[in-house]
Amino acid sequence: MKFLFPALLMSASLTQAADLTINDAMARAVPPTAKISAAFMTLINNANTDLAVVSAESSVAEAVELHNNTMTDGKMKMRQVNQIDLPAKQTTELKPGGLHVMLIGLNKALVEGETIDLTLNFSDGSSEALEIPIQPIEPMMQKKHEHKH
Ligand SMILES: [Cu+2]
Repeated sequence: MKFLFPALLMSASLTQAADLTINDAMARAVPPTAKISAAFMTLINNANTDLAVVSAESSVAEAVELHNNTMTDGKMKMRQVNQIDLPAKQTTELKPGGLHVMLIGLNKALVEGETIDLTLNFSDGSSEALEIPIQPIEPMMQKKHEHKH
């Protein structure tokens, strides 16, 4: 059984697969000398079944890896993970200091205001080709202040 998803969320989504919503996808702007960057996004698995990102690719990077940051002995360490789990009916955030898509071996500068292509491959065999904006992103982004008034 499937639930209809509110139109509200669709307006903000970059891409709309049947059961997956991807919001706020962005890649970190880096200077021309940089060989690595990272991409972040929010993935909402609307389905009743678990899904996972199993790999990713982009034309701007030699290799694209799935990474996580974990605290080990009080130090933030980055390590590659086999997949990024997207549990059923849950939101999974890729953000600085946590899960991210690592772009390795950049073949061009990632300039703010431009976009890059990023394809995500999922555990069910499907994939999503995204065009994501390049933005300045702090290493450990503070939560944006939300004005309630
Ligand atoms: Cu990384």
